[in-house]
Amino acid sequence: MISRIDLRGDALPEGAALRDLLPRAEFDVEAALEKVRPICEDVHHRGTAALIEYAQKFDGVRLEQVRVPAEALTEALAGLDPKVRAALEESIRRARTVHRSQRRSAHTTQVVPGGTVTEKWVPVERVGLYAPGGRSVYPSSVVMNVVPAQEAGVGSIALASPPQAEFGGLPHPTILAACALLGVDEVYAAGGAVAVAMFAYGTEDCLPVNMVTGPGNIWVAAAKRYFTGKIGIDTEAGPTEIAVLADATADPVHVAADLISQAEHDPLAAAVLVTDSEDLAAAVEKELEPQVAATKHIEDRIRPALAGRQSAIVLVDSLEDGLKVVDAYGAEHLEIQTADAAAWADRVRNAGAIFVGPWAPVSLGDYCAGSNHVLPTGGCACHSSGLSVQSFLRGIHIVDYTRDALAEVAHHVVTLAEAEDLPAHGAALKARFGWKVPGQ
Ligand code: HSO
Ligand code: ZN
Repeated sequence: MISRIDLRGDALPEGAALRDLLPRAEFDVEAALEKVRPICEDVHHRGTAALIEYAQKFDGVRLEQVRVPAEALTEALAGLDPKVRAALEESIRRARTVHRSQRRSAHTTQVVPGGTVTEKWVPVERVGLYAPGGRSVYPSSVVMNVVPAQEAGVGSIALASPPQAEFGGLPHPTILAACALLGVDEVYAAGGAVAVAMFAYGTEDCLPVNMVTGPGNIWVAAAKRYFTGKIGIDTEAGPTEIAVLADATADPVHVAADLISQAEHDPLAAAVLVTDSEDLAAAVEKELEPQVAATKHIEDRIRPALAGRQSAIVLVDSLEDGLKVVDAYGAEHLEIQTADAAAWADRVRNAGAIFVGPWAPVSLGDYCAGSNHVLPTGGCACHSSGLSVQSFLRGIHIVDYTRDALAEVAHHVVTLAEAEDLPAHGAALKARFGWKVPGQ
């Protein structure tokens, strides 16, 4: 059900050459961009009327209004299963604890006597969060987007999720209930690229936002790419990935269960086991079959995900080589199931989030670890982080110099300005010192 890639024997190639040997899903955002562009521009020009039309076309729903009425949120919360409510509340509590501790305060550096640079942190004013619908109705993703934005101090938070025919054109009730639990009352029934365009351009109902975050399908990723540079976005979310670095001490039952857990998201989801143990590889292969057979989304997601070219068991000569492989891959989620797991985790350079040892499965992080589950996919972990309080803050430098402090460095500024053939830059200093800067 899952293929093998055997990297044993020869020395491992380095960097990009190693990455090319590793499996990864095709996720052609550029191709989707062509289709998304006219939709975004239509929303730009026709606003709510376009949103209503697209709800009919894509979601099969006749929308009366795009903004979800306050009563619908209250009703959804009242109808929420108390067990689900308690679990969501625990998830929110833990996420708040972690994200609150990420807050930064302003920091002042004295560069010279009389010359300081302070970095202050200012939240983005207004954000639009996207929560998918359809196959992925994840109230947990509402938590993972809203909590860091709130803890960062974002003043205005709106959320969009696709209208659902079976719920009278409203987003899924558990999404609405999660919004109510989190105190988010500005919610829109809008899906995919249409929702991102609504947020980016604004409509009669929805003020434009400064930033859009949240997971979504390829259309959401394409719309985010379309608006890059115009508004802020988090990383484009591709299909979920789990990599497990494991040795002979790992429990194959756990490893198989964890690989399947993320394969459950999507036929394009990636599950990659990297191990130096032939025995473990064989035991996991054996475990997968009965565990897959015993679960739910077998044919539509798990089998194609595990059998797809994006998933594999990668055999290496040593855990040192295994570390090189997981670093080259840069998984969204990386589990370390080895002896001395914490020490190996400490050495990993590229991963969205790392799960250490036998008692920290990715599913814990998806819901209740306190960590964030909106993480970089597709190798973006090599340059980007998951969602955090920091994602919603801007660091602004405040430069404050006295006359003496400026006088001390003025000649260097003038020299550099002249070296760059920008004499007016230098003149800004000369004007302050009677057109002859000290030291020049
Ligand atoms: N593993 C997904 C998040 C999720 N899992 C939501 C369950 N619900 C991407 O990190
Ligand atoms: Zn998950």
